Amino acid sequence: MLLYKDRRYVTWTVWAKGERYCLDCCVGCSRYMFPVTARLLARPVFRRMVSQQTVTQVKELIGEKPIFVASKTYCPYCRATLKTLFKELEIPESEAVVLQLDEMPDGPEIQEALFDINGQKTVPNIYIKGQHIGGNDDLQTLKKAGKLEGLLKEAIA
Ligand SMILES: N[C@@H](CCC(=O)N[C@@H](CS)C(=O)NCC(=O)O)C(=O)O
Repeated sequence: MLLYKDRRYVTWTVWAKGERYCLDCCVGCSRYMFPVTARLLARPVFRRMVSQQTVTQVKELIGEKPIFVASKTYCPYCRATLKTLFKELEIPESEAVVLQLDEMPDGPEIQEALFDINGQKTVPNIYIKGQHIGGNDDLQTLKKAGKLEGLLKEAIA
């Protein structure tokens, strides 16, 4: 087992049994927000790190179509997002890559890759034309501000 301190995120990386793990804290998001405080307060857990290959594949999926949504079938926020996009705003489903992570064998790894890419741990994890939007709250905020339709129109033009 080899331990070293990751200079970028003030976190610990561990190699064990040929796998790379990140000694993260149980609040998860601390990498970007409060690395030191969270580490003092939180119970450390091992988080499996994703391969660069998976990160690259996920980036390709994000860019494949105008809209990308990483979702889970049981998630009410995901359902709200998909309803807004495909029912209310009548975006053709063919314009989007929607991944139902809970139905995919590599879903957890894709979710970790998304966390590596944009720091978001939850689903839905939404992109429009390669731009990270965030979750359902962010999408609905854009909609309420009257900015979503324009963004989508531009994306699928
Ligand atoms: N405020 C977020 C809430 C999203 C959320 O809490 N999603 C849950 C699923 S319903 C989640 O991702 N939980 C962690 C997980 O499934 O890994 C949003 O509007 O998108």
